[in-house]
Amino acid sequence: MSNVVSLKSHDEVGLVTIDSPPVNALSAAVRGGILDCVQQAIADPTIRAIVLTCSGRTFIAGADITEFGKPPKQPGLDEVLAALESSPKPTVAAIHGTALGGGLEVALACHFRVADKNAKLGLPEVKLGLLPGAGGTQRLPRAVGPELAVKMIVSGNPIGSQEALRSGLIEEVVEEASAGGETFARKLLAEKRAIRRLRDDDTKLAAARADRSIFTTAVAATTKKIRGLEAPLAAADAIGYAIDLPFDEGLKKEREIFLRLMSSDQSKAQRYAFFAEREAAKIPGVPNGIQPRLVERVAIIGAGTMGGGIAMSFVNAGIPVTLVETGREQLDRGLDIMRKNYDATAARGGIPADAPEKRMALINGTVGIENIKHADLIVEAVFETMAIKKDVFGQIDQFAKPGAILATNTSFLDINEIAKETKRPQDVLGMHFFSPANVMKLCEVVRAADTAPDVLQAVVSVARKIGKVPVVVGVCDGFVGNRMLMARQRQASQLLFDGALPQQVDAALTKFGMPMGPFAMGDLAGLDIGWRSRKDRGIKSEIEDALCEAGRFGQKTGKGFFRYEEGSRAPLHDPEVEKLIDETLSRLGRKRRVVSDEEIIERTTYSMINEGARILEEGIAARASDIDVVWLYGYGWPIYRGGPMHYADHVGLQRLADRLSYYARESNDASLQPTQLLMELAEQDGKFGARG
Ligand code: 3H9
Repeated sequence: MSNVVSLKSHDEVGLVTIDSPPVNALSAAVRGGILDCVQQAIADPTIRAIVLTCSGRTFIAGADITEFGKPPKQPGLDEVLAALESSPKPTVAAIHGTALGGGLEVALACHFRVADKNAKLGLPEVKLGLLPGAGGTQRLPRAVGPELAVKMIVSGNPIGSQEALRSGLIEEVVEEASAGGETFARKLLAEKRAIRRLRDDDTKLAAARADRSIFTTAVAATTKKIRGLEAPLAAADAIGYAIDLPFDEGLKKEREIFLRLMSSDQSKAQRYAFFAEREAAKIPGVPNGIQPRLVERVAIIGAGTMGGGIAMSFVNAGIPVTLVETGREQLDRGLDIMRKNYDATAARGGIPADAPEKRMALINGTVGIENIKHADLIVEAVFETMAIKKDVFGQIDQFAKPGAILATNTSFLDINEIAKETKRPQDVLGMHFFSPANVMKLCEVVRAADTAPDVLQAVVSVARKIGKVPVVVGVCDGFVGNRMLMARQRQASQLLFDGALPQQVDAALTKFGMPMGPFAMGDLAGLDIGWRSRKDRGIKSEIEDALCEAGRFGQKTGKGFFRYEEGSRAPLHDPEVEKLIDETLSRLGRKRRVVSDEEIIERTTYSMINEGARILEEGIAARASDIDVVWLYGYGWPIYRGGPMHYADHVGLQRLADRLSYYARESNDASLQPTQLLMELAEQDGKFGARG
């Protein structure tokens, strides 16, 4: 008898319960357990219907990803599905939590499905660079029709119980999964309802068989933004086979594609990223079982772009926020922007029509820092200047209740220095959100010298609760993300001196998979900020200075490294810029040479990886995978390349060290010298990822 799956007989209904925490994934033990229990239930003459259900927080969340890439263990999932589907007694999947991937495929092999009202059902395999490999691409279109199947499988996004009911994916929404499943099973028996096997039911495929454009239009709409990902297109192909081929042939095709994707570099990188994200939530040096401080009420200081976005993130998760400003006007402006943002999202159908009202009601906009006194967590999001931040922290120290967590949203500044303004440095840390803060998932949680473990733990937990991906980093100029970005920026600027043009550099990096090139990014942020700061510090960056002197500050002036048409954010090539670069170079006595795209990619990405290695040497990041998570969620590094450090491991560290040494020599740039750590790992044929 299995210790993770049990069979109980209740008055003619056999209840098969999976109990394999944390998420009831389909490990070999779970597969074996289900198979045994289902076979026993079929053999038991007192049982007339079988209900498959789960204990704990969720229905089966998919295949066990930790088994991927290892030798397969018996029984295979296909055998389990065949047992459920071919059962002569009706089988019912009773779903709560998340029925995902192989979990939903198990449910689709059952004859009927019910779910509680909070359940989510989906096939997210594309997010791991895969496609559903246990019949999902063949059974889901038969359950809900090809259009919704494309939407769910190609995007990987789940649907809720109500949509599942409307689309025919489930038969009923029940109060509680297990009991509801049992009641439903009894009803089936009473009504003598015929068993429905999706494999034999092509009704919902008929329309797309008659007019294939139903399918191709849905695919075109869902694959618009896939930027270099292989799996979504492969998944769409597999759904196409459901339309074109008999069930068993389609299943065979699906299996072939699944196995091909499983061994692809993209899927390996995406699976790596899945675990890297979860690993990042485990804080090194914080003892197991430490009780995080409770965070129920939050105050945010500053209703500007960052403060407003941060407030929205908390409110979106149902956490009330006191939003503090220095004056009524600034506060009203901030609240107005948030309101408009919510209204626009509701108008697009992104949130329910009544959500803007409900969410705004959770924000208590107020003037005066004394209003922070009830907050468990205070996030300062004022102007990025040390003197101002220090002043604000001095005031926070006066009004915050004892034990409150005091966070600064600085992106560069020394948090240890900020903490000194308080008499409680153990309560101070950084929460570096990325703009727009209500959208971007990354939150660099910056651990200062004295930050207490329960403070760190609390902030990591609350960040996850509001849908962010927290990564704990140490204090240094720019922390992990911006520090590496600066290293990349330095090379991008240098490439212009060597002969590349902004559009070439940006095109090479977007082709590599970045959402935006460094120069378009500069235009978005505004070139004048750096220009003014360089002037203050007596530093020059000739090409950028020349652009700014010509009034080209970026998007805000309609021209920077690129030109922008009225109302558009699309960067357009501008011959004026080429002229300005040529003039600057000839003034400096430099000649342009041909720069290859390969050099652009190597110099920009290898320089930031080298900085990443330095960050590891200094202990600013605990793991290479933490750096990858920062770049995946803060800067749009292409997930199918796993993050910069994973990419480095893939390229090979010896090659990286050799190329960096070469560029350091050629361009006489000491910052490109491979770091000690990189050299050592390269010598041992090691990998960043293997450092734990
Ligand atoms: C698939 O099904 C292929 C099939 O089509 C074909 C097969 C032939 N396996 O995320 P959390 C672990 S592909 C192993 O922090 P949450 C996770 O690592 C799969 N482990 O919780 C973590 O461990 P730890 C398709 C898994 O509440 C712990 O569970 N399915 C798996 O924020 C808690 O996870 C998916 O892609 C797994 N499948 O979110 C679903 N899932 O504590 C992937 C989780 O040691 N999973 N773990 O760090 C998820 O999306 C989320 O985990 C879920 C819960 C929403 C379920």
